[in-house]
Order: sequence, then C-alpha cells, then structure tokens
Amino acid sequence: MENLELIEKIGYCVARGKVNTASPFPKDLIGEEGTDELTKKALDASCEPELILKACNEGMQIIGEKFGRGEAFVPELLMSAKAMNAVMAHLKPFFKAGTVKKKGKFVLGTVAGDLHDIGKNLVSMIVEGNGWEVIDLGVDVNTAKFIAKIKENPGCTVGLSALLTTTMANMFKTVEEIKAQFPEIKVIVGGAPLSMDAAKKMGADGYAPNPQGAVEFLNTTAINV
Ligand code: B1M
Repeated sequence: MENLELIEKIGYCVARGKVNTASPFPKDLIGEEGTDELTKKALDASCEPELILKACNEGMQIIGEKFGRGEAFVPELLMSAKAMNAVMAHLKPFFKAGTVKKKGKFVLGTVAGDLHDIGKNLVSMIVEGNGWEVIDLGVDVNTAKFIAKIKENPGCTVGLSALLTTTMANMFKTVEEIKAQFPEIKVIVGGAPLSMDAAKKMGADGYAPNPQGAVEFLNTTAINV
C-alpha cells in the first residue's frame, strides 16, 4: 500500500471505528487491519505523524457529522474513539520526545460533566513534547479539583477543555472561581465549541483552537517560563 493510501485508510478506520484485525466491529471489515496495525505500518514506512493525525481528525469529523445527522449512535462514537486512541498510542513517542528540563507546569483537564478526552490528550502530549510538565486531571474535573491542584502547584498555568456547549457553562464557573482565588494564574481554554470571544467573556487569558496554539500561549504568556 502506498503511504498516502495507508494514511487515508487510517482516517477511514477511525471514521468506521475499526481498531485492529481481531476486532469484530464493524461487521463488513471483520478480519481486516485496523488503526493499530495500519498506524504501525505507516510509521515504519516513514509517514509523517502529523499527516496521520490530520487524517484521524478528519475521520472523527466524519463520524461526528453522521452522529449529528442521526446516522450514527453513541456506540459507534465510542468505537471511533477507541480506534483513534489506538493511533495515539503509536504516535505518543513522536510527540513526547521533549526536553529534559521542564519549562513549567501545566494543569490540564476536561471540565465538569464532560467526558471527551481525545483532544485534551493530544494537547497534553504535544505540550509535554514541547518541554512542559503536564499535570493531567482527566475528564469531568470540577472546580474544586482544579483549585486543589493550583494550590499544590503555585505558578502553574491552567488549561480547560470542553467539547459540549452545555459544559462550556461549567467552564465559565471554573474560570471565574480560579480567577477569584488566584488572579495571577493564567488560564487558557480550548475545545470545539470555544472561541476567543467566549474565552474573553469567561475571563480566561487565552483560547487555542489546537494543541500548537496552547504551546504558543504557554511559551509566550505563562508566568513560570
Ligand atoms: Co460526543 N459529542 N457526545 N462523544 N463527540 C460531539 C462533541 C458532538 C459535536 C457530536 C455531534 O453532535 N455532531 C456533540 C456535541 C454537541 C454540542 O454540544 N455542540 C456530542 C454529543 C452530543 C455527545 C453526547 C451528549 C451524546 C449522547 O450521549 N447523547 C455524549 C456526552 C458525554 C459527556 O461528555 N458527558 C457524547 C459522548 C461521546 C463519546 C464518549 C461516545 C465519545 C468521546 C470519547 C472520548 O473522548 N474518550 C464522543 C466523540 C468521539 C465525539 C466526536 C465524534 C469526536 C470528538 C473528538 O474526539 N474529536 C464529536 C464530534 C466532532 O468533534 N466532530 C462529538 C477529535 C479531537 C482531536 O478533536 O476534541 O475537538 P477535539 O480537540 C481538538 C481541538 O478542539 C483542540 O485541540 C484538539 C486537537 O486539535 N482542543 C484544545 C481541545 N481541547 C483543547 C484545550 C486547549 C486547547 C485546544 O487548551 C486548554
């Protein structure tokens, strides 16, 4: 298989939720290779990790749109997430090849009520690969947990991720509370429903549409560089 074809197939398998050869899902792809084997092949053939990631994001977009139209359901979303995580396991070493001395601490989490973590995990990997120590609090992180971690890590920068318009409201509350208790702490927000406008309204210091934007924010704005 040509490199381009391999990359396209990985994106297709993300959209279809095909994880590996052993996976019985989806039925029409039983016995075929999934994201696990294809990503390994692609990396062995020197495909660019960034191009593989781009194809995966496109795959996620496809399944997301299908879900939006009522043509796919939560189990399918979960299988796509699993397929994407299999890719990320292979890509991790490429994005994590960072420096030894850390530039500072980045406390990161998906806000309360929100279980989406693929984008947040990518931000974590890429920020870490760019020399920051990431303290990843996971998903469904309430304000009290963020506050407790900030107390343990004075001078850290905080990153909040949200994928649902409903949980963006929780983000507002979390940013407000962080800023009330620690006005000097810099807060950056991200995730599909966010924008610079929303970030400003909630009193955050920055917004990034992608992991690279978060790195730029940290390198230029964080107080502990
Ligand atoms: Co959900 N889901 N989901 N889902 N899901 C969306 C987000 C949705 C847009 C699908 C749709 O309707 N078309 C929709 C939200 C609608 C809205 O509110 N506007 C939706 C819904 C409705 C739901 C449920 C409510 C469905 C239900 O149960 N009825 C439910 C909610 C559960 C909950 O959180 N409480 C739900 C559940 C799930 C799964 C668990 C099945 C699964 C998540 C699995 C997981 O994450 N482990 C899932 C998935 C996979 C999706 C889609 C298909 C893909 C999300 C994704 O991983 N994208 C999504 C549709 C879509 O996005 N097209 C959808 C790939 C990822 C790399 O991109 O996360 O955007 P993203 O991250 C990007 C940037 O946003 C940015 O960088 C990342 C890399 O470029 N970024 C940051 C993210 N965080 C950042 C932080 C930063 C900076 C940048 O700084 C701090």
